[in-house]
Amino acid sequence: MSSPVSLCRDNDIGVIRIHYPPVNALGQGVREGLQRCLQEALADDQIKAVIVTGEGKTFPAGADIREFGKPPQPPALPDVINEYEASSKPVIAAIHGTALGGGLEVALGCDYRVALDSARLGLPEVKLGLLPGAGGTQRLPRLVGIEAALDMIVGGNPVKAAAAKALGLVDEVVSGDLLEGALAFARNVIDEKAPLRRLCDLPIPGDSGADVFARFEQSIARRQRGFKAPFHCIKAVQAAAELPFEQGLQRERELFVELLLSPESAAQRHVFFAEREVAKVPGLDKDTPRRDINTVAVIGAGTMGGGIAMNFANAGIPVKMLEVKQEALEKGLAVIRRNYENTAKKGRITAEQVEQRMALIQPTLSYDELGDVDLVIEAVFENMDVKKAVFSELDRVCKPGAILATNTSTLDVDRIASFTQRPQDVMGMHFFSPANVMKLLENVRGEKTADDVIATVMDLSRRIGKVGVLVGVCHGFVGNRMLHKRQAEAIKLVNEGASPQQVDKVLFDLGFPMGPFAMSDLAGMDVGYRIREELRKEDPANAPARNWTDELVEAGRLGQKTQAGVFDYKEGDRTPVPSPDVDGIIEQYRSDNGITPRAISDQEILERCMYVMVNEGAKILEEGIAARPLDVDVIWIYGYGFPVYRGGVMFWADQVGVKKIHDKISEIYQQTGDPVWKPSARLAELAEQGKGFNR
Ligand code: 3H9
Repeated sequence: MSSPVSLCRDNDIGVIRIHYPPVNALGQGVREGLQRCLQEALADDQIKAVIVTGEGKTFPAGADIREFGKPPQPPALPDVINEYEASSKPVIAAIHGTALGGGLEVALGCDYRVALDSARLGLPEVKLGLLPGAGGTQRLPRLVGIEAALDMIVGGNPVKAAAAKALGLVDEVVSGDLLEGALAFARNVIDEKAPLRRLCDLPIPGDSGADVFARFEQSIARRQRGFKAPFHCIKAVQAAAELPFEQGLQRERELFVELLLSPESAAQRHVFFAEREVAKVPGLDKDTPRRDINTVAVIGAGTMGGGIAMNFANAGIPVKMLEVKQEALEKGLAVIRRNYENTAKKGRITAEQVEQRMALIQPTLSYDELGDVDLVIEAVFENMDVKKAVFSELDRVCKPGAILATNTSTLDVDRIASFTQRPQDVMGMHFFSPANVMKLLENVRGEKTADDVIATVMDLSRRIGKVGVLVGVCHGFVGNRMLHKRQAEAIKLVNEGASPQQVDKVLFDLGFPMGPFAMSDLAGMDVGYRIREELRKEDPANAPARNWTDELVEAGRLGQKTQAGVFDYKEGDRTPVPSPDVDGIIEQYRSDNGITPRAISDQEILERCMYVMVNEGAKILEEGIAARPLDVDVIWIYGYGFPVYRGGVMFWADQVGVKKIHDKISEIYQQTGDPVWKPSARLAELAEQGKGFNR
């Protein structure tokens, strides 16, 4: 097999090219090739300087993540980079695309860096639960100083070429032909006999003060709660500041290996691949033709409709926003404008962009104006009669081939599709609130949805910056179906003796941004109440029994919006405060129902709240509502703030042990007879085979 790395000569300059699509990751073959080509260049007397560059769309975007967890194959990347740094001839990295992770570390092993103006450079290892483990934590501070290095390594976000130049990370930015620019740079180095510039020999510039690391750690402590890698990154940079280069490298290696073997990194790497895998729908031909989506309409200018419209305006796609009343339309537009202006105040967009985006949102009161749009997303009240009215109208006015989507979070998409003469064009696009912020999009395939509609909507999800996951039709789809089971269990735990704050703390400590009760206060307690009431009307036999949260809603405690829900809230403060009134309502509920409260352990709360979700997730897989465990994981990560360092509900289950979970679920089922605890057949099968969901 031919090597992915080659050396050629341009007069007296050797050019090492890496060709390993899609992202020139530094797999074993690339490392071996880089080593061999450098040796050849050094042995060639005619070569006076060496350029290393990537073919295709990018300079290497990092180590080959697929190799992690497998036995290491020599040569090791740090050794290859050390050889580049030790080169007796000047080496210049010519960077385009994304020089990330190990890729940037290769560039840091070179004497000089020339970048195309569109290039981005970064050390994103922290996002995989790792740290730059090929010298990046030791070399970068020597080039850009401690604080900038901490920002790049702990934050993990790439910088653009111009910013990299300002930091001193890049020596020259070129526009046009990168190789030409790099050859001219190399020529200059040769002609001027510029000295080698080995970063290992440089002192760290600037003085950030002795407490810089403690300060930095403090500044990220809240945001990075539960993550291990950011704190290890700080330790590694501190080693650069305090130890000689060689010892610093050794310390970096120890910290890197510790992270590589950690469950947190395994989970984060799982999420990296899962996020990409969800776009590939099993059974859907990747060459399925797509429909053109150039204009969109959203029905409803409420919180959800407005948020959805913003996604399209942000992506430069014109969007019509329909309401039945002028007043509602104006109110919706005002909210959108306020959101954009707040973003502009934070410096994330310019005042000009605010106007550009507002101009893309065209308000309308008439369905007749929707005749030319390619996609409509309905975001009206969650009631089947209302949906019927909307979809009948859409069927009447929309052009043939337009995609008709519903943002329903619980209603039957097939029934909604049946209100039209074109069920093949109907599917669900379930956005999560706030719709302009949350990354998840549950795309719901109806029984009759056409393949090209699915393919188009999955592609569109990415185009508007969402992670789209395809799911099937059932009550609550994947995310809310599992959430409702957890919520019911959390309520039962309180019935039996736990306090809402105890339940919330256990799940917060697991890594959720908030517990189930703080979450329902945020979403509005009336949302769940309305769903339960609807179920009680439609399907009384299977509807949930009344509980103390119904009483809270009826007492006007709707959550944060009324400054009182399960918890109390001070004005302008989202911190939940335990409420004596709620304690009273709970006590009354227990005594009315003859319940003697008992002490409930944190362990029991954890098991019941999490295992009930695992069991439901397994049933969802069994029924084919989600295609793969990773789809469920991505939904929980991006829709509900499940801690990334735990990899998603199903990945977490694997780490706990499927057999252990199955046995506990069986035990609870035997004790309670509650059908929610009936072990899923999939779970039982995996437990018996000693397997996990993902492995
Ligand atoms: C590291 O470097 C450690 C070192 O410090 C120390 C070592 C000792 N490896 O995202 P896309 C695949 S850690 C293997 O859809 P885009 C990806 O799975 C690494 N595969 O494209 C996908 O495959 P498929 C630090 C990789 O244009 C395909 O490439 N580096 C890798 O939207 C296309 O990816 C990073 O963390 C990889 N490193 O975005 C960078 N990267 O087609 C991670 C990608 O089968 N990568 N693939 O689904 C990225 O951020 C984005 O992929 C990138 C391109 C911005 C490069």
